[in-house]
Amino acid sequence: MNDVLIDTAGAVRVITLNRPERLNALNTDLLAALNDAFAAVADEPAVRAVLLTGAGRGFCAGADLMQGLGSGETIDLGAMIDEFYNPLVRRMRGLDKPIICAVNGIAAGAGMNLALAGDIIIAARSATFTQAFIRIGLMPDAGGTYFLPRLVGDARARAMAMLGETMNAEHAVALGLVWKLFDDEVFATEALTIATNLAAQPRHSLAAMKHAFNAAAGNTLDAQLDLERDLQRNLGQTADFAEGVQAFLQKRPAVFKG
Ligand code: T3D
Repeated sequence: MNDVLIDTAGAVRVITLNRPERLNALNTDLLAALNDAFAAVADEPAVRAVLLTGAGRGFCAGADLMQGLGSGETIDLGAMIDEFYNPLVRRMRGLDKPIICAVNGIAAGAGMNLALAGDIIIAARSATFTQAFIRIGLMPDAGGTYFLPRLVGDARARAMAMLGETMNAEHAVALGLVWKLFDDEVFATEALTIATNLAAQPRHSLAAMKHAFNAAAGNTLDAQLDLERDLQRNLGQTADFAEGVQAFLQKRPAVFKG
């Protein structure tokens, strides 16, 4: 059985974590396949948006605690992070296409932080989130200490990491981690609808937004204003901008080709 399922629905690449019997816990095979999946998508112009979700009742239960980690011997987690987690987070953030993470169930530890590495998180009403690292004597990785304070503020990020509590999906929305919730029965359909809508948006706009939002975390206001100017200058030269304005003037829906 493939640890990661790859499907294409129109211009949407659907990537599904597929170890449902382990709540899609991240073993090395799955992590390698996930890295490959995101690397491949970068080179496929026909793919305009990515939908990442989980098979079964979980989104992702974090690192696979049965693979090596439970042997009782000390192991070099830094090497795992260098080989799999950090390249994956960099690939997701660096991808010039939007990634929507559809959290269909528990998102724990690195599984939660994987979702944070995407651009938009939606969740099924029954989904839960936990920075479970503390429970096994670790600390958040896969970008958790970077993303969380920026998303929810330093105080909440520290509490989430240090207490490792499980929060429900409503709480995650209230904290600003999740964009929208959907009832479980319609979740998969709604997720694909949003991804399809994203795939129809002007590709260069989305790529420029990702670039700008990524850069904002480390930029001064001055640097960010200059970056926005440069990116907008480029967007002003695109056919999609011309189409968007023409469509507005002609009172018709725009058709973006990118
Ligand atoms: O590699 C590195 O560099 C280290 C990095 C670590 C980053 C991390 O992600 S640390 C956090 C690791 N994750 C966890 O600590 C979560 C462990 N899992 C749980 O606490 C619970 O399973 C859940 C709260 C997620 C869900 O509970 P529940 O009751 O809904 O389900 P369950 O019965 O516990 O799990 C179902 C099955 O999935 C079960 O298998 P079984 O007994 O039916 O054969 C369980 O063992 C398995 N499973 C769940 N999580 C993991 C897992 N198997 C391997 N690894 C897991 N993380």
